[in-house]
Amino acid sequence: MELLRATLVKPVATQEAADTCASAAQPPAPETRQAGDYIVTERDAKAGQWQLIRNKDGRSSTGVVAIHAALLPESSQVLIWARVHMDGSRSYEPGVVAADGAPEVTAVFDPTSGEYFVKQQRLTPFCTGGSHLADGRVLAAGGDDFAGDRLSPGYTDGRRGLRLYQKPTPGRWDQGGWNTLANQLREPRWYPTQTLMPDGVRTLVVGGTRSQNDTTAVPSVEIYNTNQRGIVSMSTLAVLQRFRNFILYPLVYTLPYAGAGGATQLFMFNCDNGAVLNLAPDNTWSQYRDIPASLWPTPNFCGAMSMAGTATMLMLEPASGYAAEVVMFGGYRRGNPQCECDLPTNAYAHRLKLDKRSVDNNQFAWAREAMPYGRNMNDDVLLPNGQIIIVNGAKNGVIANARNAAHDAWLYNPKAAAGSRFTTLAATNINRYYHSTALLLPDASILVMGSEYGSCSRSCASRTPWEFQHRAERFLPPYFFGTSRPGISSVSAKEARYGASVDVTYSGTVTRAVLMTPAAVTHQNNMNQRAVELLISSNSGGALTVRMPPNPYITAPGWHMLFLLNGDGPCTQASWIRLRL
Ligand SMILES: [Cu+2]
Repeated sequence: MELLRATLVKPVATQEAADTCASAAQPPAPETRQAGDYIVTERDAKAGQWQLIRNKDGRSSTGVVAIHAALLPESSQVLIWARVHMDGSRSYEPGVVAADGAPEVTAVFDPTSGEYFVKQQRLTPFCTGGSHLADGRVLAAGGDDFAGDRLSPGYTDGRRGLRLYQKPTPGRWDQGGWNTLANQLREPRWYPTQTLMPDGVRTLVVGGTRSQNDTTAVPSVEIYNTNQRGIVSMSTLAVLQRFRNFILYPLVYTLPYAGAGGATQLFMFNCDNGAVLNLAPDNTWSQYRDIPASLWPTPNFCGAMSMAGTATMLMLEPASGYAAEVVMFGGYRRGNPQCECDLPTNAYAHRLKLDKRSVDNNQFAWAREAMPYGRNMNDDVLLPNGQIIIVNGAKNGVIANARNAAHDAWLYNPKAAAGSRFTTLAATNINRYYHSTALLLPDASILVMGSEYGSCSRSCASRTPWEFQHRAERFLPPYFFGTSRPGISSVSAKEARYGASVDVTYSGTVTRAVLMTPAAVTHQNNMNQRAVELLISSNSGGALTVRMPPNPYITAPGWHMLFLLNGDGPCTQASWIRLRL
């Protein structure tokens, strides 16, 4: 796809004109010029640009509300799913209701054409986990129990379900379908987190509660084994018990180095406290380090969890020995989310170093920095240049009782000096509160979808109205405008082993290379977001050789997007490459 090559246009306003009262009251519009699909203004190079994604009829719709979204490997298509139990007349787009009157709640959305392809699936999938298997299939474990009544005929209880989405061979993802397996998990799970392990075989299904109607916490982890095609173990964890009734999509990140005995080390966190745990090859668990709430610097406010802020591990880089560090943006005021439209939101970003030395020495210290304003129910998207875009969410309230939508995109540069890491970029005009999503596409733009609630009325006697958001947007970060982005011409391998060399030819200038995982995101938690910089061993004449990451603790086996960069500007289109053991 031919993207922008436009150079910046000069602003039309002269300084003299800007000094007059008339022009100050009504500033002249920036000069614009057409460049490919985009209207470029000088402002875009600083602030980026929002675009509504339209289909060939000019409509913007994902078909079903994208509460959950997973980028499908070797494509730009995304698998999305929502919930069954809503008023069908308002929540579903034309063509998304089956012959028996039951709404369909899953689809493949193609952001390049704006079209969606409805998929059938009858195991209620609201609030599953989501992650990719090493072969690229998407696994969604757990779900909800609104099944079999007037609004959901033909559906069965999905809380102990496993669902695998796969494409035909040969074939495309939009021609694929779900394989559903009921009653697989040993516990019913609503809001579990999923994570693929470095062995490429085990996927963790962590925490959750029993259902929307029974908020008893489920303080255990189950392990799905791809080779054995089922759940092979379940263990109760003390740290999850400590999270009590709020084990809703806990953060679970694999640390990029092995523990004693080849254990996988995992950071688990919820609201204001967490732990580092060891998972042995025989599926036994032990807690290695405690990260108590007493260390958390923002009392009465949670960081990342399902209804709160958003989090990610920063890009892992060879120059720092792949030192891990986690960042969380915003969050919510502790307590029960009753009707309090004006509850303040957490106005800080929190960072925690999780490099091997810090973890082994039991040295955990949160660094905190002010955000432009308080925000929750937001989504962060890690860019190929290691910086982060933050979109969606609200400035006040929580879940169904939120107001003052946060329309600004923010750019966060983790390497800038503290106090100058946030830049406010362009604003959308679409409210996206709870149940919205955002993810990185292979062209390095951001796909933004979803949201189910309107603005809270502050009249607690009447329910906040549903506002089902089917429109999809693309946010183009500033590097889309006025920068020279390289293009990948060829890659010597579609699959590569850890530590292997891969040859790439390209046009333009290239100074860096990175791998990015495909997103699997819901409820502010991208369970499959990971970025790794690659070592470049030679680079001249439009050809370079990169070394794949040295081991699977750094990033688990599976499909990755290979991006080349010119400084902070990523290539126009990533190449997909599958890492294998
Ligand atoms: Cu939810």
